[in-house]
Amino acid sequence: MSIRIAVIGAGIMGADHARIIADDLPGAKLQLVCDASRERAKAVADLYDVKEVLTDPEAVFMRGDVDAVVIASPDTTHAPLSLAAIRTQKPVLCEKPLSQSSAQCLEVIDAEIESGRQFLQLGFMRRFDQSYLEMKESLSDGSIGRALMMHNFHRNVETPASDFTAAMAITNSAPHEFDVTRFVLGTEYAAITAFQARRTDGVVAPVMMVLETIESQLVSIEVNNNAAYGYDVRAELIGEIGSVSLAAPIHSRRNTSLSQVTRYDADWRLRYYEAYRRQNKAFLKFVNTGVFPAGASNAWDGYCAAVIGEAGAKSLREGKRVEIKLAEMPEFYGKKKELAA
Ligand code: ISE
Repeated sequence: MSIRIAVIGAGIMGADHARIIADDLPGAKLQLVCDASRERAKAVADLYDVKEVLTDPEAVFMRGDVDAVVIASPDTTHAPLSLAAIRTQKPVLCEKPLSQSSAQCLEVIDAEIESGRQFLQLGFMRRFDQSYLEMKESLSDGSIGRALMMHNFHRNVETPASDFTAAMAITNSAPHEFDVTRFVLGTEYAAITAFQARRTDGVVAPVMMVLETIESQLVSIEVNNNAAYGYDVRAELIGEIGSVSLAAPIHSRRNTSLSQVTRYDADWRLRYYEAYRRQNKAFLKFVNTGVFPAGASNAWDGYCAAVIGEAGAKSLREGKRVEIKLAEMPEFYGKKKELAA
């Protein structure tokens, strides 16, 4: 029988998860769509002939005909709904970030440990992206030597909402880089310093962060939420004897008027199309087997991203370098070395 999955949140990511589940995930069934706005939930449900929509997310977890849940509602709902999932023992794929508060992430971690098994897979989908996986492989196979530095660029066309702030560049956008750089480098951070350029037109200006790992590697992260020209994510990992850059998929080159043009996507969904599919496939396997997918991010990774985000926001506010101090990783989430595996 198919695994019956409910999607909570019918915005840009909820709609995308609904599409993947309904059209691209053999063995899964889109059971219902839930959104605070019934119309929005219905608009997504109708696309896939799903009859039922709900407006109360807590009610989703009480349903006997829902086997697993995808949480894609606004950031502040992620932790409370993850707690509901753990309480009702429903496996959940929760969009990033788990929370912008590390204290709230610890509540989720405590609840999960208390429950005795993992229920939560976190949606840091870049861990399933082929280009980051190959970058990670260049370290594990020794081809570029020991990692020294990693440069990251994260550019959006424009901020998703008018109340998006510079701090959110760090707590909403940069968590992707906080997580994927930990994943690629297989280490943790010791400190962060954040800077912001000045814009005169009132929109959120680019934020630049320099992070130091506990092994004295340096990581730069530029987040430019109003880059205007396209969705553009780049990274280069520099080792002692070589370097690796991400290469985003290019599907065509247009030659015209003495020039050659390739296109940018408007947002992340196409760039990470395959990564989202692999991630959701891994989640389905997790639901079926109860075995947490190798390489996927968990509640602990969500906590680490939140601690780094808090330190980054503090650094930007106070104009100084801020140390990053993580709690001891509970054994429940595996041995530390597995991060690099
Ligand atoms: C958004 O929430 C995402 O997760 C996107 O990947 C990122 O590019 C964007 O900046 C975030 O707001």
